[in-house]
Amino acid sequence: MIFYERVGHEGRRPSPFSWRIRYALAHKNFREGADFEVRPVRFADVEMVRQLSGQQYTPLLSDAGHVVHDTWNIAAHLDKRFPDTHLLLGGTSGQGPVRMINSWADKALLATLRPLVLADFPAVLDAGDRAYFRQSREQALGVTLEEYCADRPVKRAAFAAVCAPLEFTLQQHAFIASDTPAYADYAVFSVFQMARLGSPNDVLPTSSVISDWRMRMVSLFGGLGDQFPGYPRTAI
Ligand SMILES: N[C@@H](CCC(=O)N[C@@H](CS)C(=O)NCC(=O)O)C(=O)O
Repeated sequence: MIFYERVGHEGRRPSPFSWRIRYALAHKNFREGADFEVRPVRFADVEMVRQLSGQQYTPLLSDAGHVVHDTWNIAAHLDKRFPDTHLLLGGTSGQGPVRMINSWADKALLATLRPLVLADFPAVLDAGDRAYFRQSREQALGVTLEEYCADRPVKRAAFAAVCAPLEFTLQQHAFIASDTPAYADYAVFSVFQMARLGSPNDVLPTSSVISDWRMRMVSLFGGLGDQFPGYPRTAI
């Protein structure tokens, strides 16, 4: 299998969607180098991604010559192709709730996280991608990244409110999926990875059930979540 993911400055991996699939591959016991190969893609490599998959978003998974795009489709593909190794999506009856959590991660959690991190984000991107990223995002948002991220206390409060059901869930069990993690955890964790790696400012209080879960998630699979460099300490 070939895993195409967007890679940032000096090998950084700030892309939330890539993290879902990195964890999904580890959950299935697939190892980089042995079971899958990683092909780095830059943000500005839009045409290359289009040629491979007919659309512009990463990650992509190429399996036996078949290219799958969209993280949900990739996770479903992995469960279908490898049904005997640790299901990600909980089988037929479990898929609906996991999909709901996946949608919440995208449309509520990520949506309220972006105004907390986007102005910091260009520093973790490859130098050649920064102008493209800023221009494409500012065009879509209609304001500068700095304007979009203004009024941080207000944005932090909105993010904390969206996190309330996650906090309640993690008071009941160690992972979202239950006592052991699965795709619901990977989808939600991927958003916190974007925050951890894409900004110098933590979006969580030092001690909380969510930050404890985040540490458990970082430590999984031999410390997978810390496998790449964090936010640059000095200005780039
Ligand atoms: N719904 C897609 C979203 C993927 C996505 O937004 N990927 C980002 C990287 S994290 C991307 O490729 N962005 C390129 C762009 O916006 O031009 C999925 O789940 O795979």
